[in-house]
Amino acid sequence: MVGMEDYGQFETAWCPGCGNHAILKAVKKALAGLGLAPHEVLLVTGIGQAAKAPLYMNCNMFTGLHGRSLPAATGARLANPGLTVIAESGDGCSYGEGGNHFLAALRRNVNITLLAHDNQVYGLTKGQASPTTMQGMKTKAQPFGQPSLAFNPVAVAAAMRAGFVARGFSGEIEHLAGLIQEAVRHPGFALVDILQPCVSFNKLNTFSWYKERVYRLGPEHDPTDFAQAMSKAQEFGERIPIGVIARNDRPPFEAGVPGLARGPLAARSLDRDALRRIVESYA
Ligand SMILES: Cc1ncc(C[n+]2csc(CCOP(=O)(O)OP(=O)(O)O)c2C)c(N)n1
Ligand code: SF4
Repeated sequence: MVGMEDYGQFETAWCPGCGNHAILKAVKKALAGLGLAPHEVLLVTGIGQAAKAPLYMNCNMFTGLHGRSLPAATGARLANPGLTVIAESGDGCSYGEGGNHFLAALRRNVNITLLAHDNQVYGLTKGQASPTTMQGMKTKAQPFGQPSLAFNPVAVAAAMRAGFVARGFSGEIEHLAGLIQEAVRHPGFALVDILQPCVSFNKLNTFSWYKERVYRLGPEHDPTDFAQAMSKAQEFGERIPIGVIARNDRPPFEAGVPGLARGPLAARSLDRDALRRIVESYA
């Protein structure tokens, strides 16, 4: 029987009141609830405040370059499908520096989950605008207001008919843990974009700002209906829906790679002579 305590309890370097604390709790709750032991889980991360989350968990982890968690997670999952692979990082890391990897992951549909802690700023580097910063928001680096239109990851993922697209809120831990469980169970690429206050640098999208707006999607929302999914994905203002926004049945990338049908790469023996011959053939 796996419990949250198996994932450990560590002192963090986050500000008191930061949404990351609740997300960390929800991730532990979700994994323990799925009965996954720490050695069965790999968390792959980039750089930033959110990217520290796996450092505070007792399981396998890999820290990549800024924005590069998804390629590393993809490689790990293809080499060892026995692992539950979760990429976990901030909105800047996932949609800014890692933006092209995000698009590639949506297209490929490898069986991994992306948990994007979306605080709408660059927290670690002291509050510059990120791709999801709302247009007009003032920051120390954008004193006249962020001039660009905000990137909407949920709408982009829904438009690309991603397998599983959800939005969560760090203020609703139980609900968020349920979404993470559904995302991990989904047999393909799954996105959970998680709204998270940054109490130090985002003075607009505060905890109470979210509380006034966030509402749970009810059973009337059909995530398999493209038009409904796109409509809910674009709702971000006076009201912000949380829950499963879009869902599509698409075969995972793994199903289309004949080499993987012969079993996990990690379990195959390496023929060093054959490898040497291949390398030498390029000399
Ligand atoms: C290629 C590269 N560009 C920029 C940086 C500087 N940098 C480090 S963390 C960070 C912002 C992280 O923001 P986000 O991913 O939103 O995470 P948060 O800290 O808000 O959780 C930046 C710009 C870097 N380390 N590497
Ligand atoms: S700066 Fe923001 S994101 Fe970073 S720990 Fe503090 S509240 Fe959290």
